[in-house]
Amino acid sequence: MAPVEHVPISPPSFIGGDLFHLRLSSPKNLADVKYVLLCGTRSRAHAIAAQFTVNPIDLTDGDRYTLLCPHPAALVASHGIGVGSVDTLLHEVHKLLTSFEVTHYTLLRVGTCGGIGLSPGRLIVTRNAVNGLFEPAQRMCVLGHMRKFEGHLDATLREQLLSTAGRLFGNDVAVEGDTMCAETFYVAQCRADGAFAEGTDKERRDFLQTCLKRGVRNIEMESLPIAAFAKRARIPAAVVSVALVDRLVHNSPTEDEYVLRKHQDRAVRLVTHFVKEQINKV
Ligand code: R2B
Ligand code: URA
Repeated sequence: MAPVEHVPISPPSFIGGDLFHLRLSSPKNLADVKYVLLCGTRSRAHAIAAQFTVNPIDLTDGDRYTLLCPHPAALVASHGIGVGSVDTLLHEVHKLLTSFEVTHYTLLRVGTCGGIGLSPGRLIVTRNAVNGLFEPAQRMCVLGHMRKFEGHLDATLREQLLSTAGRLFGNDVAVEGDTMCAETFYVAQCRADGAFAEGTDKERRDFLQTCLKRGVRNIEMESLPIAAFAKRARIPAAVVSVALVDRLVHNSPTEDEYVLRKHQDRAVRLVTHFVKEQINKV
């Protein structure tokens, strides 16, 4: 694949200005970006970028978020943990791209999650992202009111990702299902192994069974703001997560670091393979 050309341009107010958290340190022309791949951590962002090129351009100072440009058509960003963190990143990446007149791009999250009735290593491609009340909407207190922002994930993208997963890994690795986007890792995900917990063991087990009955196959922490942002921005989005633990069996992951990394590589492989295929079609 051709190396990315480093074209010096000057996006006027963006360095240390409007993009307060992205903190762009290296200007680059982003007019050809078509895919934005999101993941939680800096190291995963680098692992994703490495699937495109050996030497991706790092656009930020990397203190809060990593933003890499490994191909003229692809950006890779790390979003940290949770709703507030990913929401802030989405606003700033969108502002950055629209400054290059890129208003239509595809958002793809490559993440980890707790599976529900799914063993570690299984992939879940999200149908609907739902909140802890099973609503397909992000609740937010705005101007003294509780607002609901509905989410939308693209059905065609989901089908394409499921079919790519079938080709890469066989038919028993990836499933489609609803994803619960929890506000916290411990209490909101019914864990008993935080510093504090809510409810009894039975109540927590029963809630996870209710999730399963209602079509929720996994729990993570960013799918809903991504779906809600995609709907507002009118862009297609998909969320792919790899299960690190089956929440019907354990609270937190029990496998060793090496095995967990292997699971995450599978989600990275699926999404980067898909994006590279789409880019090469053009
Ligand atoms: C999955 O993993 C992180 C928490 O460990 C969080 O970002 C998420 O959605
Ligand atoms: N990330 C989550 O948010 N939950 C899990 O159980 C695992 C990873």
